[in-house]
Amino acid sequence: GGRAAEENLRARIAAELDAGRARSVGLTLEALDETELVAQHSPLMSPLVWDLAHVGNYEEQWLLRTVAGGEALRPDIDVLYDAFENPRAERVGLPLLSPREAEDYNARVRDRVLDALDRAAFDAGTPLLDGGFVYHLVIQHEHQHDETMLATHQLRRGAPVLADPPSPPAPGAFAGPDEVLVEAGPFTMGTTADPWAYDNERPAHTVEVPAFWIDTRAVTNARYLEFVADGGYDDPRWWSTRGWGWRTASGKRGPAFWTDDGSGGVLRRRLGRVEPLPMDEPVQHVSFHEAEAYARWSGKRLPTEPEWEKAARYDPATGRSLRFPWGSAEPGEGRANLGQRLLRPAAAGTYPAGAAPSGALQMLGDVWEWTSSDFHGYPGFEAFPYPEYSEVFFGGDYKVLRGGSWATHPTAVRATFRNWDHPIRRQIFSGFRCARDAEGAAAAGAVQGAV
Ligand code: AVJ
Ligand code: FE
Repeated sequence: GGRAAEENLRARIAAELDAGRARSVGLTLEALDETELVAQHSPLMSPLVWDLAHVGNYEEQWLLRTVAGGEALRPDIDVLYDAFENPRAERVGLPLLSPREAEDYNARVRDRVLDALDRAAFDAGTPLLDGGFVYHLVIQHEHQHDETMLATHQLRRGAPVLADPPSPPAPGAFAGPDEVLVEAGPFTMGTTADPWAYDNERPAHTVEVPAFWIDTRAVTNARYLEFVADGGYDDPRWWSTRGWGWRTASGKRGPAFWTDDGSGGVLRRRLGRVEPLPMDEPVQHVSFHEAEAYARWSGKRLPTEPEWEKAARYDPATGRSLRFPWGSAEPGEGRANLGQRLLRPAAAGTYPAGAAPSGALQMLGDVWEWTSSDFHGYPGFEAFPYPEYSEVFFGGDYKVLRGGSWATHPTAVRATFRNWDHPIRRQIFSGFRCARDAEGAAAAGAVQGAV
């Protein structure tokens, strides 16, 4: 009945809030000393102590002030932790809470939130509360910042501070095809009812997609190395005009964090560890421009966003779109590499139990996958609960990435989830897979509008 369902949801929310905080603390107070927490490790990133207090301040604003109607604890610090007021490169100069003050502030907010949660209702008549929406918003927000913190860890110089995780599962011999055909036809893109979905995933709408082929696996380091060795970075034929401009102005000659081993091999730096480049892992830390250039060199292209989502969740047997590639069961260890469990991508071709009905593997986890699509609102989009989450980025210089990475928490990704970044960015855990038109299909980009 309703009472029991409400109790279950309260318990789930409390547990998820707790897990998110443990993760944040593990990446900050438990990992690094004060000097490193307040330092700016890259102009692209905030000091870690900013992310830490920002998640507490977001929680105060949404769960204490807005939902519980509680008195504001620290309205004076809102301006410091407003992402729009303060560009990342400038946050180090603000009078931020110290790590200890942030810890104390976050704990005080959380105490009151848990107190109010005991009395919370998830009233279907109130969009903010319906199905637990605003709690899910806050839970996912913290996890998204935790992934951002991991990107800061990756950029930071120095010895490893995060404990060695278990090894990735052995991929086994992959016997499947390199590509799968997704037949032409309509499918349901986005979602209306999912209480975890952001405004930009809404509403569900029908999209007509011409037939296309998509790679079953992400492009590996081995394959990407072939592109590099073939002079891919010296040949403007493979690059868009903008991409070539970025390539030449930046001087980049390979993915971020790759280095020469001095005898013709490649090493990569990963969270402070320097190790031989694992050839069967998906390439990561490539920009959209690099992904696009590789795709053209290989005779293919990047998938559009509707193609990616159809390959990830459309089940032709039922005509329905699934929440996850494998169905509705929560992601488990056997299905996807998520939640910073491995601190790296697993080999391309792992997790057969996580395959989509299309046959594509690892559509969730491992690496974010660049698509060729610009970030925009779906037909019928309504900003909710605030335009600064998604809407202000629509029409900007952003490409959509899909599927989450090894650093993405399972609660913060699903087959409808949309991420976005500038096409030059490489600090995120980004890779890609390729696609191509099926024989007789309309050219790339000819995806029909919504019905
Ligand atoms: C969806 C990852 C692009 O980090 O800028 C965090 C998520 N929004 N706080 C970002 C977000 C507000 C967002 N991305
Ligand atoms: Fe934020």
